[in-house]
Amino acid sequence: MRKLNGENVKLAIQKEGRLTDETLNLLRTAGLHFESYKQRLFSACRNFPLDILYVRDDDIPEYVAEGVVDLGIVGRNLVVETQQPVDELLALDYGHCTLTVAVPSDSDITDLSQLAGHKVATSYPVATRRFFAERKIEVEVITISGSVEITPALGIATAIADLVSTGSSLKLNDLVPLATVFESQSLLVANCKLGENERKAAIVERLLLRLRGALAAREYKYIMMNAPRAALPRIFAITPGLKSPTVLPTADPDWVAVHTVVREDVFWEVIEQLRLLGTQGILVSPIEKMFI
Ligand code: PRT
Ligand code: ZN
Repeated sequence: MRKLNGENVKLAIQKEGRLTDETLNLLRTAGLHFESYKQRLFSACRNFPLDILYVRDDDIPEYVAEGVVDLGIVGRNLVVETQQPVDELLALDYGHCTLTVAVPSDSDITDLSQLAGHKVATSYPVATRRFFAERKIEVEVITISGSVEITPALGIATAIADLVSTGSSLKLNDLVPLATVFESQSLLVANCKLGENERKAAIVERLLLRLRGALAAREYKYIMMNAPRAALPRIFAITPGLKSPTVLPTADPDWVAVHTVVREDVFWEVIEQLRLLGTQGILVSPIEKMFI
């Protein structure tokens, strides 16, 4: 195993949990080569001056703020809750969830203000207190470290404030959402003084370019198709591409080949419209890296 190198930029990521697989995937898509075994404590990248440390997600904001590591990948929820001063460099578009206030479905409470004087159980007491204080609703916040969703059924609290992603845990526990405290996704965060170390700051800039390239590639698909030349203006309107689509002649003067990129989130709508315009032989490929 390679040793930690004081010269390298240090990145803390979650050792084992919801964010781990997607984080490792993203780092690999960004072209970083490293080993990652189950018993891992840290990995040194073979082709980039970066050491990866595997830690509990709760510790990441503090490690970054204190300069134990230079960078961290962690949910925004923990940055908000721990109130550690860190710089948010890049939103990574996974680990999406919301801190949601919820009540039992058979409860009479339909409005936040009705929670005044009641107990709210949460693992996010700082954010939850602030949320109710900002709305001038006096609640008693009870801090629970896990299984927050069962506290109303146990009579411990009237409402909860818990992270929700699919919503199945709320359903399973007969709870309905009342309000959103904050939205979260995973973030790349940095120590606030990183910029003072020019060498490390330059490495982080290189890392950011790679990560942005990997993220943009996930957002787009590359598509190629044969199209009636007459339909080109309308095809351009549907798929503007990055600058503009590439149009190549075919053996038939009435037909052209069009190459362009389409955003993943509107992909199916675009394909349906292209078919209505008479395009044929639509080929779709994933993009490995993309630099806009
Ligand atoms: O061991 P370690 O401390 O590192 O991990 P952990 O167990 O504290 O965290 P982990 O792995 O559960 O979550 C890591 C991060 O994933 C969180 O900090 C969030 O940023 C993000 N994330 C995204 C979530 C969820 N979605 C999520 N749904 N974290 C937790 N949940 C829980 C939630 O608390 C509730 O119990 O999942 C349940 C609800 O899920 P749904 O899908 O039923 O709505
Ligand atoms: Zn945790």
